[in-house]
Amino acid sequence: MAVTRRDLLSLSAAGLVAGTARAAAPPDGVPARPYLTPAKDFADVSRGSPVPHSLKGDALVKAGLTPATWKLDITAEDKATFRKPLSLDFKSLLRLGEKHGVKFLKAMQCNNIPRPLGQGLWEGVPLRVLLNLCGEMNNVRRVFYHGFHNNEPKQMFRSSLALSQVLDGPPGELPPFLAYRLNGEPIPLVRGGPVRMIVPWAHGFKSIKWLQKITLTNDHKTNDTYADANNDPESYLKTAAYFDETRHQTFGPGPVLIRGTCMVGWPGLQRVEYWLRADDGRKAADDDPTAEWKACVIDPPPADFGARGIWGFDDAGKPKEWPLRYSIAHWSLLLRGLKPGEYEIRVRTVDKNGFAQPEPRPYQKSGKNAVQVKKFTRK
Ligand SMILES: Nc1nc2c(c(=O)[nH]1)N[C@H]1C(S)=C(S)[C@@H](COP(=O)(O)O)O[C@H]1N2
Ligand SMILES: [Mo]
Repeated sequence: MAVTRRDLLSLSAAGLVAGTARAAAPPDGVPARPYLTPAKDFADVSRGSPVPHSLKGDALVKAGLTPATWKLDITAEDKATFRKPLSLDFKSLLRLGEKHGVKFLKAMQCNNIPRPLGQGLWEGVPLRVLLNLCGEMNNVRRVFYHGFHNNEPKQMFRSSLALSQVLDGPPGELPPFLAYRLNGEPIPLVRGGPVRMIVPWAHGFKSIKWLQKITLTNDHKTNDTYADANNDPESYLKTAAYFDETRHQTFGPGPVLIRGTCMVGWPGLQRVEYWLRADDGRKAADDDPTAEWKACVIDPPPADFGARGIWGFDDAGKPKEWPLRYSIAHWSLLLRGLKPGEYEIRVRTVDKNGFAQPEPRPYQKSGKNAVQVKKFTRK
């Protein structure tokens, strides 16, 4: 991969040298990393045997997982009541979308995997629009929702939200929604189509695929499938940086290019920084007070987003903040003048509250945000 002199200048002009993280185009000759992940290329986290997306033909029709056979039922249990039970088909959902539709960039990340699974442009209808159709409610404290399963407990996957998380929210924030489009296309079966829940601020386990059933309940407990296994079932997406290539690499002469992705979680992203040290065989601590952290460069917004009514963008198609919360940002780092030898490098994010990764919540079962360490050889 050739990095030209012009590239070096553009990176230094963009703040690498000055030590501030500003947007800069990736260097020439370095392929730009796609901002959206094609639906089929997301890393897949799905329970069940067989997994719902392996069903075909009649089995798919019987499962109600084609647009023509899909149906959503909203019912109540326990002491919860509401006036009008709702059964909605796919066409009616799309019709609601014409009036109430939202568009949202979200990176899917599993609570237990230290990198985003993929990033999509999701379109759908806020769940609160559907609940408004249900009439007066009483004794409803939580909303549970389920994906398709073969009546096999092993395959069951459910999640839940407090009723207020569905109905309320600060202005300008997006509520949980039922998505029916991904990257401008119908959501394919493999990504949880025809309809999938999207919870903007949450890890993947709240974004139930193959959604078919919503239950309003008086139960106040967060009995999500992911409440098992010591996970924090109310975790918010964390801001954290990840290397594109975590394994050891050997670089020849010339500038060393290191790239990665960061997840911009609820606390937003202020900057991405790295700490490079000679690998002398001694172990270093991630929070070594003598470490010298320096800025990486964050890629600019994709040029072709336009004014498409996407959350976080103004009418002229400009993002209101960059990088955007709940999506990914790509970062790059060009290291020049390295002497031949063994090196060790760490990256971390600093969020908009000023917390450096993994603070303030280093509990790894609420999202994997440990500081990554990479080793490399410069020949
Ligand atoms: N119905 C159903 N929905 C599900 C799951 C599942 O197993 N079944 N897995 C969840 C988990 S744990 C994650 S991390 C995301 C992964 O989304 P993806 O497969 O689209 O990348 O889907 C969530 N939705
Ligand atoms: Mo997950």
